[in-house]
Amino acid sequence: MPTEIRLTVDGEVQQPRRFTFDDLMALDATYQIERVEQIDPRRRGAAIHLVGLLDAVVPKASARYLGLHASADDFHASIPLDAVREKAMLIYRLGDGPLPVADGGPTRFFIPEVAQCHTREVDECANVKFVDHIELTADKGFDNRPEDDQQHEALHAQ
Ligand SMILES: Nc1nc2c(c(=O)[nH]1)N[C@H]1C(S)=C(S)[C@@H](COP(=O)(O)O)O[C@H]1N2
Ligand SMILES: [Mo]
Repeated sequence: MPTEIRLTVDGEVQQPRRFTFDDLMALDATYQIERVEQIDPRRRGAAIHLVGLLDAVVPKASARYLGLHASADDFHASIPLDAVREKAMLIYRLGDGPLPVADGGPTRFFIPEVAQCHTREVDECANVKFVDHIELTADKGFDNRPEDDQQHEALHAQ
């Protein structure tokens, strides 16, 4: 598992970008969430609002889906952008360093108060760990989240 942050945000955007830990830290303070614990006590660390990333890359009007890719374990989700735009975040820091791998770091997508696994298009399974590529697309993209209880149990047993 990678421990350093190299996050690419591209696709239907005007300014594709690659972010390091320092780049995320340098994004405007209005986008920074210091304590994710206050939003969900089961999570920890500091996060950047999804809007902070979007404002940096400037989505095109055609961008309707958000692809969340974790190349480390080949896990992918594609969810409607409008459903998460205002509330989702990327947890990326704990103390002075990147989020530990044990927490899904170095960068972990997080949607607060999300639907239970495979009950909705936007569900807990879309809280992609080790995310290294965020891709905006016009149509729904590749998605290999578990589709039923059996697949879900198999994934969690790994
Ligand atoms: N990269 C990656 N992210 C992932 C998964 C995975 O297998 N790989 N599992 C998903 C599923 S199915 C769930 S329910 C949540 C579980 O997150 P937690 O272990 O932090 O509770 O992570 C999601 N993110
Ligand atoms: Mo899940």
